[in-house]
Amino acid sequence: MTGRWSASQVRELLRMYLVVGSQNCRSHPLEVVEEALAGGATLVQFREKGPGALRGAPLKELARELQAACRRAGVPFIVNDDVELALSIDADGVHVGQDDEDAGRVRVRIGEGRILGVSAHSVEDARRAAAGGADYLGIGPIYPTGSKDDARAVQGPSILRELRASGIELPLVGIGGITASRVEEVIHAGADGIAVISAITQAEASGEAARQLSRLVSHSLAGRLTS
Ligand code: TZP
Ligand code: ICP
Ligand code: MG
Repeated sequence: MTGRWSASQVRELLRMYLVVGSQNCRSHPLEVVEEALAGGATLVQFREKGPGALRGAPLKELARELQAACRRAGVPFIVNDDVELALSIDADGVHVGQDDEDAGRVRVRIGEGRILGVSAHSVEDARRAAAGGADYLGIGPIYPTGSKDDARAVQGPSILRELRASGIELPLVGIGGITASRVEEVIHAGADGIAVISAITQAEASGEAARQLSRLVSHSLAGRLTS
């Protein structure tokens, strides 16, 4: 046994994936994360990036606070990009982009038991990430996003269909500009779930937003099975 998460476990975790950093939040990030967890978030990624992002001791302190909330809820906690931080707090996984450290090398550093997520923008990226040991792929931006300064070109939901049609079987999560009205389209295109920043972190009520999104994901997944 490698201790590695099974693909079906990972698919479940991707249903309602919150990506969050202090720079995205209108209230304290711990409050946002706790509300999202109460609303049914299935996975949380700590992505502290961009103007005003924390560094050093405060970064690690916030990571530990959010991780503790996730542990209380029984939800795995993923760190974006920063393998050292992830290992130092014993996070459940790491998410890396195409401009970050190579997936295969990250896999070696984090071991088999932690979840490895990789951003992919093409079939070629997806195949390389799969070969490097990725547990899931983050696909996007599906729609225009205001939450990532260096986002690639918008790809539309068709990228998900293209990846599925080319035989990519890894769990896939759509990301970028996803709102309640777009959930069904993303799931029907082939995603196992949605990853959002602003739809939850900028919502008037983060818990309600998460609850609504997760209901829509469940409904869309059920519709996909019977359609
Ligand atoms: N990667 C691709 S789009 C994106 C990231 C981190 C930002 C998603 O944020 P939002 O607010 O859900 O569009
Ligand atoms: N996908 C996911 C899940 N997280 C990210 N930070 C990203 C793509 C860029
Ligand atoms: Mg990155």
